[in-house]
Amino acid sequence: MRAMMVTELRCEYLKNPMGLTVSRPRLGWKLLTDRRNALQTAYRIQVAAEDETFAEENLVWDSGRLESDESAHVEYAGEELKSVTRYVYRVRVWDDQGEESPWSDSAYWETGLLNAAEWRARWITPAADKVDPAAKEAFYLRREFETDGKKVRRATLLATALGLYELELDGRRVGDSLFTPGWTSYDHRLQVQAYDVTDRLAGAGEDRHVLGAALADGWYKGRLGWEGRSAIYGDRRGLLLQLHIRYDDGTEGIVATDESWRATANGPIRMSGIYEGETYDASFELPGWSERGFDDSGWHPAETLDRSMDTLIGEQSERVKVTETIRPVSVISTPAGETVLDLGQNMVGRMVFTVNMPAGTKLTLHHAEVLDREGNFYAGNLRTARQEVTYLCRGGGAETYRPSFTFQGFRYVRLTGFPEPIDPDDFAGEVIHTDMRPTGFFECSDPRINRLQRNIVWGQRGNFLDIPTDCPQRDERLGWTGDAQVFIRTAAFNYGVAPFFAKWLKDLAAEQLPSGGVPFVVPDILDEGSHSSAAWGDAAVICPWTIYQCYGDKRILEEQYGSMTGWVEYIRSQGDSELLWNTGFHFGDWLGLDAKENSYVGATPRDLICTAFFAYSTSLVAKTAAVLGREEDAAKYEELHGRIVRAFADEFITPSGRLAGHTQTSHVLALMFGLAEGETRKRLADTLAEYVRAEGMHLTTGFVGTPYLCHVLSENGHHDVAVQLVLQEEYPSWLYSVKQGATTIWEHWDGIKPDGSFWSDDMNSYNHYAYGAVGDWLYRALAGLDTDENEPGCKRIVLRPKPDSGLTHARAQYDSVYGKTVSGWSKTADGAVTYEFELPPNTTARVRLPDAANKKMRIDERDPAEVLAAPPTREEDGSVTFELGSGRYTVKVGEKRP
Ligand code: RAM
Repeated sequence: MRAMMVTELRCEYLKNPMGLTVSRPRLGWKLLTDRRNALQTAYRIQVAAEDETFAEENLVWDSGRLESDESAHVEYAGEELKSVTRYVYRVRVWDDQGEESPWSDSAYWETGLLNAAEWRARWITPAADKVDPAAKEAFYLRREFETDGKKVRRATLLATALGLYELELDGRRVGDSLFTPGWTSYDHRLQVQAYDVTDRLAGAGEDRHVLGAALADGWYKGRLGWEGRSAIYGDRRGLLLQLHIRYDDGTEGIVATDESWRATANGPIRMSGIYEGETYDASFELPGWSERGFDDSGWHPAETLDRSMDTLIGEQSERVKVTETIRPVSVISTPAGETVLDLGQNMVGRMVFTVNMPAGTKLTLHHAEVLDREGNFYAGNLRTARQEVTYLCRGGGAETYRPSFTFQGFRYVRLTGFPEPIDPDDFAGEVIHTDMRPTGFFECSDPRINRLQRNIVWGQRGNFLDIPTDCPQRDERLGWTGDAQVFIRTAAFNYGVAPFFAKWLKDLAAEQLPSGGVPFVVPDILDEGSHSSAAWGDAAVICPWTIYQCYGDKRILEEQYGSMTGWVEYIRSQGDSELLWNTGFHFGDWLGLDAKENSYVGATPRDLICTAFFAYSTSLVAKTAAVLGREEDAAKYEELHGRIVRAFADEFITPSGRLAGHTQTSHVLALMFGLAEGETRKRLADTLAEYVRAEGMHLTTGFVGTPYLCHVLSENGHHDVAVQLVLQEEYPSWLYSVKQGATTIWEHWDGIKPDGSFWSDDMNSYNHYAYGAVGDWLYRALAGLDTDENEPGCKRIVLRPKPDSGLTHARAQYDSVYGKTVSGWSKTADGAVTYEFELPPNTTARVRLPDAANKKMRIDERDPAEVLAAPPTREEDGSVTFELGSGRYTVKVGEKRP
């Protein structure tokens, strides 16, 4: 019997992360084996400080053999970690047959500065009497330094900024991350990036080096929000950098930012802003500015800024990067006579281009998402965001440019000043977002649904640029809590989002009001009073709970616990009565189609939405308390939840089961949040189905009702209605936008009306992921790949495909923290169904196949009894259930007997 292999070692979900400031990082791995039903029964982990050979004297932790089936979130339990140190680790396991695996390949994590007092660097910025702090131009800072002639063993650069920074070392960019240091609640939390520059110093054959940094306003100081505010966090940009050089002889040198650095604003980036775009004048280039021997006598001294180091934290999520490059699909000459590139995909990022034009030639790119009815370039929906990139040529040969400190949401690019005819090969779109691990694929027999799935993924890519945003193009691009809450479950299928949300939720907690209220947007940049709408503030509870469900991550519950209970306590203190939430401002069922003319707010009563979410969040907090072993709290919130549910029924449900909210969303919430049972529940579900039919098989739901609509129909006896809604292509529907040629998810069901006109300029994004929340239903309901709420984290899978879905096949594949998980089905004309299942080692599943009890069933062409540990059970509803262990299976149901 071949032993298991241990692969894909991860620390805090990440491959070899740098600069961690977590004191007990969690380690995880995947297992490989050809054998079915494979489980891990024990593991051993070794961690060595700065030693790939795991020599005894360098071990900081040897767990010894620990009997445990945990392979996802094993907490480091060794010696106290030291700053700026590489911890190398390896893992071996024992399986359920007692076989011992070989040691895995080693992986590592590196710590950042674990103690604020260890910062030798000072915050610096150009001297204010020489360089105007309000200048629009990027600042450039530089410093030469020497290594002391000894062999460099390890060099680690720690850096962050007030604003955005990019670093160079000896004339070359350090790393490939963009928009560093990312966007956090800067007053409370500011991330420090760590870069391994060992090869750059050790391999240089030279002791003299230069560090350079370019610094722009970014989120910190630039314009943010439709209210036009700027300098929200501060009015001075700043740089903080500390380079740790370890020599072979064990000594250490440090290079840090201080007054000895030189600075200028007289470089090529003349203006840059998140919404504005960027202006680059190549005649201002500073050739060699980050190399030895550059004459910086025209530059100015830097001065220090007084700012505490207490808010500094290590990086907590993947970095933002260029993840794909796409070529224009065509060059359009519009009726208005303009030249426009079509990228074929509404994307987020930047354009890169190459030209060969005389010095001083001015080239401009404007970015927009759609063309208008006449086929002309249309930027009305950007509101005051300019999305304008201007380049002034250097001259004398080919030159290539891409902006650094701005991003655009666009499919179309209007070109001005470029030589005609345009060669599309001179242009490309660089797609930029947080470099999350792709984890999910959904595919089925209907190409329109496949396009919808792709649009959902593109919506996620476009709006997961360091924080979850509502949209990536207009003067907004903010971390709207409601949108994030609505989409998180779908997001967690498509990509690994645990670090991304853990980071953002810490910002949410940091920005929470003392009362427990939650800002509309996180990081919070809106006016005072912009907080605590039902279904928006509930992100504080729903998001951590969802991450726990998808990844089995208990730490996020521990860390967010105060924030979660804070939100529920806030609600409790709001209503006229303790149990009904009927006060305050709320967005309601935002953009629901049952809204009154000219209103954004759907017809579902707000107090119904508020109280329903109050009940739901309270139930999740009760469950969280139970998971964390906080028995008293669990009992307290369970009891509170029971009372809210009763109060909801008293207020909104008649004794015979009618709901005082004659909308689809009202019914969706009551069903989804378990606010009615038994006959009442059945009646509500039937009424909901009736409402959908009365609309001619259309939805009227907005942000609040839409994400759950299909789930509650499928779960309550009306799966056929859910299917018809999803396959509907007439307005309003998901496929309506697909039919209109959408390549992302729109903010409004009628972003582009059937006659080609637009909804309105004032709030009409073509890249808003909220309605993409139906993706969750595609994975979990249609393909049937689900988790078990009581045993979360994908160690225990629930497979319950629904082949009665108007399609001939559907398949979901999900790379969980344990590995590849598949649920797929296909139907033949005679009604037989072939299921495909796959489970990674160390997981098990409960399978439920509908309409199978009285049909022939084969697993891998054999009698199920020969394959399964226990025979399948025939359920009353005609389905068959059974247990599966790891491995791949083909299950055939209903084949004609030979
Ligand atoms: C809009 C945002 C967002 C929504 C809020 C209420 O401005 O785009 O999607 O959550 O309004």
